[in-house]
Amino acid sequence: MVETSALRARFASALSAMYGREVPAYRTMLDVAGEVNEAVVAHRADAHRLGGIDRVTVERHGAIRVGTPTELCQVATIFAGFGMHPVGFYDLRDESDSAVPVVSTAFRPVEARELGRNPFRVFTSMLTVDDRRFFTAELQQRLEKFLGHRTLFRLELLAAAERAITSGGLPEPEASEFVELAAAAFALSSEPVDRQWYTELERISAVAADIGGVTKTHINHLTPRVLDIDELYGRMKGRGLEMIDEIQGPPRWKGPDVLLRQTSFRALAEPRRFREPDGAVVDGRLSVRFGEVEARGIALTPTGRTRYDELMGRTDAVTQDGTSRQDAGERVWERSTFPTTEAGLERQGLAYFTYRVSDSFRPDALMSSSSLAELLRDEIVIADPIVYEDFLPRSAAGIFQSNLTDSGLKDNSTAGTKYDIDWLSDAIGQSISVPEELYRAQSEASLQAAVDQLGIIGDVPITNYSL
Ligand code: OOG
Ligand code: NI
Repeated sequence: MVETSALRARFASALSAMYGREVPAYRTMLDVAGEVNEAVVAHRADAHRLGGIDRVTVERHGAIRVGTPTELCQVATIFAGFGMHPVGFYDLRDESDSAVPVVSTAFRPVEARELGRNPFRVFTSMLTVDDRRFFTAELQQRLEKFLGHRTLFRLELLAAAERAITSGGLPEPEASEFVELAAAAFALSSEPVDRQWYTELERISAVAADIGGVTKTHINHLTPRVLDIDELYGRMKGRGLEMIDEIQGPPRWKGPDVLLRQTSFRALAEPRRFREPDGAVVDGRLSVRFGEVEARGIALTPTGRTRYDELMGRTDAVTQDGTSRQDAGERVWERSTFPTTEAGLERQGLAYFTYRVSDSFRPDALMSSSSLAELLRDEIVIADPIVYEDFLPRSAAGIFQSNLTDSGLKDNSTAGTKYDIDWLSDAIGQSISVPEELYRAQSEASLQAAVDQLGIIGDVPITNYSL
C-alpha cells in the first residue's frame, strides 16, 4: 500500500518534473533555490528553525484555476486523495485594481505530522462568472455553457481518488496510475484555443480568458521555498530572468520572519495553438504562466495579523513618494514596536508556537503550579514557532496582477456577487478550515501535552497566552 502522504510526495514530484519540462526557467529557479538553501544551511545556525532542509527542499505550492463549482468539487476530490484539504478563503476580486474575478482556497495537509511528511499545497481559484462587475448576464450564460461542456478530469482519475480516500492510500499499480493521471490533468494542453472566444474574454480579464477561454486547466505556477528570498531575487536577476519589481509581504528586517514573502518572474511566452474564425489552426503564443518563489515565516495570531496589516498600511503611505517597498517597509518595521524576537512575539500573543518540555528537565521535585511565562523563563518549557502554511490575499492578488499586461475591465458602478467561506465550503462539499483555528488547536494541544508531562495538577495559570 502506498500511503496518502507518499502519494502526495509523488504527486508533487511528478508535477515538478512536468513543469520543469514545460517551463525551463522553473528549472533555473530550482537550481538557484537549491544553491541559496545550501548556503543558508551552511552559514546560519538557525537555518532549521522553520523547517528542516529535507522538507524545504521538496516543498512546493502550485496554483490552478477552475471555472465552476462542479470543477472545484472534482478537484477537491482529487486533492483529498492526496491528503490535501481546503484551508482558508481568499476573495481576490477586491484586492487588486486589475480584473481578477476569482475566489480561492488552498488545498493542503492540515496535521503537523502530515505537513512534515510533505507539505504540498495548491492555491485553487474559481471564476466568479456571475459577478456583474466583470461579466454581463449574456456573457455569463455563454461562459457557463462553454464550461459546462468541458471535462477537466477523467472518470478514472476521480474514481482512483475516491479509492485512495476510502483506503488511506492505494496499492500498486493503482498508486502510480493515480499520480500519473492527476499530474496529466494539469499539463498544458495542446488542444487549439478558440482565438475569438479567448480574445473576447481577454479584453475583460486575462485571468478569465486563462480559465474560461480554454477547454482544459493547467498548473499556473509551481513555487519552491527558499530560506533567503532576497539572496535568491538578486541571483535570479543575475541569471537574466525578468523578476517583478518587488518582494511581496513583509520586508527584510532585523526581527523574525513572519508569514510569507513571495516574488516571481514574469510570465513567459509559451507556444500554443489557436483556431482562427475561419477554422484554420495556427501556431501562436500566450504569456500566462510564470515562476514564483517564497520564504515562509512564523504564523501570526489575529492580533499579530492586525499589527501586520497596520505596518503594511504605513508602508504603503511611505511608498507614495517613490521609496521602494523594501526600504519603506524596513524603515516602518524597525521604528515600530513590533517585537524583534520570537520570545517577544510569544509573550505578546502575536504569533503561534508549540510548547514542549525541555529535554534537560528532570522531574526531581514536585512541580508547583506556575505560569507559562515562568516555565518558559526557567527553560522548563520550550516554545518553537509554527510555520505559516497559508497564503496572503494581497500578495496573491499582487502575483496575479503583476503578471497581467492589461488591467482588464471592471465596472465598479455595480455591486459584486457575495461569496464567503460558507458558500465555498458548500460548493466544495467539505468544510473549509480557518488557518488560525488550525494553528491555535496545534498550539493548545502541545501546551496541554507539556502540562500533562510535567504532572502539573490543575490549570497552569497562563497569564500571557493570548491566541
Ligand atoms: C494564484 C496566485 C496566488 C500565491 O502564491 O499567492 C498564489 C494564481 O496565479 O492562480 O499562487
Ligand atoms: Ni503562488
